[in-house]
Amino acid sequence: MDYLVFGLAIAVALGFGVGMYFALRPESVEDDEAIQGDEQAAIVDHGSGRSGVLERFKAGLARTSQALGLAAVFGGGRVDDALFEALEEALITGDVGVRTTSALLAELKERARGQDIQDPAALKAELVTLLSQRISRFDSALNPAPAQGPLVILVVGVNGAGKTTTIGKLAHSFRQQGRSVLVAAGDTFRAGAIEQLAIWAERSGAEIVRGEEGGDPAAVMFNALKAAQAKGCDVVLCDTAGRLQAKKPLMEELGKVTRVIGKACPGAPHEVLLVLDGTMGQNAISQARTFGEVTGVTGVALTKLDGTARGGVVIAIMDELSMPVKFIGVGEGIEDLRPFDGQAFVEALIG
Ligand SMILES: Nc1nc2c(ncn2[C@@H]2O[C@H](COP(=O)(O)OP(=O)(O)OP(=O)(O)O)[C@@H](O)[C@H]2O)c(=O)[nH]1
Ligand SMILES: [Mg+2]
Repeated sequence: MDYLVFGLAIAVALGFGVGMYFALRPESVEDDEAIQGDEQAAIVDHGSGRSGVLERFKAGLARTSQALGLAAVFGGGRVDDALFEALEEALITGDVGVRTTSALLAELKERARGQDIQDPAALKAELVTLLSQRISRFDSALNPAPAQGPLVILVVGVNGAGKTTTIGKLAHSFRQQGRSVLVAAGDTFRAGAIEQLAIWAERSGAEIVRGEEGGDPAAVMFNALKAAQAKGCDVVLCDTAGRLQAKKPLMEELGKVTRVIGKACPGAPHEVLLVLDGTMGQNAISQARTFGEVTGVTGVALTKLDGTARGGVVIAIMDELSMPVKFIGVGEGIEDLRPFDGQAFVEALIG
């Protein structure tokens, strides 16, 4: 496994003590006062090992999982047509996508018949297996770092999707692994965008290369990559301005940025991370399609899954667009980014 990915996995496994307390904040904020002594110790403990990963996925996906209502679907006494109908409805309203849902249902019915499954709990276990198989076809690990020079990650997406925040969280994660990080302030368009990234750089202990507001983003990227090469930085995270996928000139600008990065550092960007707002549901799918055509997206970070019931869209993105989801955002805090784990995701979703 690539060492960066391995590092990320270790970072997750260790849990970072107090950091995990913050990672579980979406839940803990509400009943803050109740979390004392042993209870707090238990939360921190959730950060370790495989069960920790699962617990944190469950916390982040609580709303989606609740909205899917699969506990009720599988709560009856037998496997019958009514169960399959309720399941189909739950998956479609849960943003899993029509195509994926129909394929899943067909497979599940066949298995139920073939294995004579009468028990809803057993059928639910089959669903977990089928879904896990569908999404584990993809490698959710970050692309490997080059033999020489920095790993360059270009971050793209529509306005407000969570690009800059995700860069801040990623920078923090890499720094925790002892990697040197440089962030490139390629959003020269929105007022305050450079300052926002500078704050994240300071919080995470990353360097920043910035240009003038209103300047050419491609020039900022070029300078950033040259600086990273001169300093021997391990990772460069490139922020870009949010853009609507329907605006052609802006999408073309992204193409130019990508080409300039490749000129400054042959082979780069090694990863084009498309940040999608999880609360957008099926809209995220059309964004993914267009950005994929222009920039050659290599992975998706799906944000804001803590505040939405539409987490099922992860499955649609992977299964219908064949794009690997590599990270999920489950809060606004610096620790609230999870390397995507298909098995844990499905278990957290289905319950
Ligand atoms: N709850 C929650 N909020 C998030 C998450 N990720 C980002 N946000 C919030 O979403 C808002 C927009 O985030 P930004 O990182 O500024 O988004 P952006 O894509 O850089 O936006 P532009 O630069 O304007 O295109 C901020 O208020 C973030 O705190 C997440 O995983 N969960
Ligand atoms: Mg931004």
